[in-house]
Amino acid sequence: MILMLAVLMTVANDAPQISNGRFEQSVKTSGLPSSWLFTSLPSKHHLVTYRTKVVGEGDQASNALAIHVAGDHPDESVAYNAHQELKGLAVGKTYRVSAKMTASGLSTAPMIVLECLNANGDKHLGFARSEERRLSGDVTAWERFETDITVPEGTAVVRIRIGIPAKGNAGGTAVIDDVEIAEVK
Ligand SMILES: [Ca+2]
Repeated sequence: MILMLAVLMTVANDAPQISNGRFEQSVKTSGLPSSWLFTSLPSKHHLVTYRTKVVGEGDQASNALAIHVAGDHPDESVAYNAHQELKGLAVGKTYRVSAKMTASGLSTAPMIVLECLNANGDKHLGFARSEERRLSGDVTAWERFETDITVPEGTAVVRIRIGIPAKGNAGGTAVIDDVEIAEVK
């Protein structure tokens, strides 16, 4: 029995995990999805809005993450994203991270960025991002996007960032759900 438990725990520890990747849990005080952190410019928080958005109806109803860039956003290069540290990834293994999205009023689609950092957190050892995609119109039905990364030697932290650039996206909204990770064998 003890042996079985040990084996099960090993399996659980090895599985790559995204915490609250489906955005179903929210922080009571803010209403924002829990387990994620959100970027904004210091003292210019009004230029971006993150919120939990209910998508679908009835049995299909689900919480998703909405990112809205203010309509009066200056035409600057700022990346707005939700981020967290991923758990259970192993050096030398390759992982695919994907999510689904809809977009309204955006000229570029949401992107996933993966960063591999050393133990001090001051050196990027690896980097991957999903394809930069120009949008000619709104995306009203869910579309999946993804990127792969092989975790390099020396990596202590793998961080996921998911979001949109401000440039060209003023007034637009991205809705993101079902962030998933799986090992690519
Ligand atoms: Ca969801």
